[in-house]
Amino acid sequence: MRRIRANAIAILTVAWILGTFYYLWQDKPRASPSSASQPRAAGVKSHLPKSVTHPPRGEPQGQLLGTFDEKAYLLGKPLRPGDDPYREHAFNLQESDRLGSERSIRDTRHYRCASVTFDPDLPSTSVIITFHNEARSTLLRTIKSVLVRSPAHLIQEMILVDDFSSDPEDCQLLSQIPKVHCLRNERREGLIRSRVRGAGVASASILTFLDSHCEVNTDWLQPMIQRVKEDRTRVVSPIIDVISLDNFAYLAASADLRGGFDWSLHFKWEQIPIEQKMARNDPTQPIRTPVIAGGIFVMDESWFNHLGQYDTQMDIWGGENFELSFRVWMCGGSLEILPCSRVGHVFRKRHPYDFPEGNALTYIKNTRRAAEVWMDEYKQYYYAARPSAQGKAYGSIADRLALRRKLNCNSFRWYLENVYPELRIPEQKVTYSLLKQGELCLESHNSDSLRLAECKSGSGIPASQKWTLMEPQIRQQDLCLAITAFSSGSKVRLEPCSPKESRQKWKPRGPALQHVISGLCLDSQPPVGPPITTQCRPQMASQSWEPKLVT
Ligand code: UD2
Ligand code: MN
Repeated sequence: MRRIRANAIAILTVAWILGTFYYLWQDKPRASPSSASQPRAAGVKSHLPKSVTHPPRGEPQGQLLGTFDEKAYLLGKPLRPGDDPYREHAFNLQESDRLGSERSIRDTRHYRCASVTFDPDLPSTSVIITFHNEARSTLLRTIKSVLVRSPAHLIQEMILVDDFSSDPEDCQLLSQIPKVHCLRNERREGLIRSRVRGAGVASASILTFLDSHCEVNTDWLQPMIQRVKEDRTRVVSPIIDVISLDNFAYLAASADLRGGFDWSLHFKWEQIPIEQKMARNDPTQPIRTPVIAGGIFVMDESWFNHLGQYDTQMDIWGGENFELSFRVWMCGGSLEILPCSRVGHVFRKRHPYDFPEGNALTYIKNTRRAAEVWMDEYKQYYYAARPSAQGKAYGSIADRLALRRKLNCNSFRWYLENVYPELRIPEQKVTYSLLKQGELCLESHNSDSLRLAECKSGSGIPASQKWTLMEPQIRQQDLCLAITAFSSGSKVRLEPCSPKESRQKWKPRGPALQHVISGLCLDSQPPVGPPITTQCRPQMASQSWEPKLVT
């Protein structure tokens, strides 16, 4: 009896050990997360299943492409012998052409993604691709990968917006492919207005944006549509894999990255914060991201329109991803990267196309618009990081400010605290000034009132004469100079600073200090104070305030 029991225990022990080994072997990939310092294309191949994706069987080629003659299309624009294969597209055109219209790529998802299920009744999407002088082979591969690797019923249509490419046939010929429509701009608009145009004709309730040199991977679409179907305020993007610009190898990107930026509004991939990484025990779960890269995302059409589409005064390229990201977060939505959705993209080192206004000026105009509309008082850090932006033209932002008011959006401070607390706020170099009028200085008195008094100097300068000029605020510690009424002759006083308070907003006007909304200027009302606001006459001595830096 004892022997039987001992045998049973031994058998159970062996079974348990074998089971544990089997489990560890099965789940081994999870135990080896990437520690790659390289931001992109990290070598996280360990978790990849060996399978590659093939076009689904039973979908005859002819049916997929209709009357479209892909060979003739590709051969219509061959790279001429001796031509630099990088010149026109900033990637190796020879390699791209060699691959043709379609190829198998490795399924780069975490192996657990294969068992995630989706609603059977997902809504269909309109895929929008804008391009300017894209290579035919990359463009066709983008389109064909969508047709081959998406459930057919989820693709309502593909809308190509040809942004005034040199050869109209690049786009026109593709409209022979079933579901593919081609719109051509009559002049160069840039990707932002082109996307808005494409979205304007889309008939599906969900929009999917793609760059024109992508290859979508296995089951890329369902996870994104699922998330948006569940909650229309989510704006979702895939993990963007890397297609080598040299040899067109398809490389898995790290699954531990999200979108971030620095104060110059330069986009970067960054590691998910460590606490979030530790808390992630399911690698198929979405990753919250402060910003998206911009080119590849899925968004509910009604939410896109409700939120004000894009800022269509942004030109050509750049900055629109910040504007959209700030707007989505601050106005009630969220941004996520879905690790079970993978799309490859050819990342380039330079722009292969021209910018009519120049690359730098265009980027400044676009990011300046984003900063001015969305970043509140934090825009000062943008200007500090990008001093050349100051004084550059950026057009009127009145419409976008009105949109922000209408949508009743949160402040940028809210965004920093709730969405991107990891963004370090630069240490404020506080500089103090006296505000001089002849020999007299503006001074606070009895905590909230003001007067003119003899200027002190050296170490004898009292805090009551030290001002911090942080446009639009004129501060003394946490108190701000504010008008008490919008009419001429009203008193000016100090009150607790509040970034949204329009009574506290001032700007320099020559030597005078002008209240932004009322247009009135700070006036010392000689010979006896206290200061008031009067109609601006900056040449008047009583409105002239000379800032003098003090330590
Ligand atoms: C990234 C985004 C891109 C966009 C950009 C910032 C990804 C993968 N890509 O730059 O979508 O958000 O950041 O603005 O996240 N295009 C036009 N008209 C133009 C210029 C470009 O239609 O005047 C097209 C272009 O052919 C391409 C797309 O816009 O399909 C994006 O341009 P890109 O590929 O040069 O930008 P990329 O990937 O460097
Ligand atoms: Mn691109």
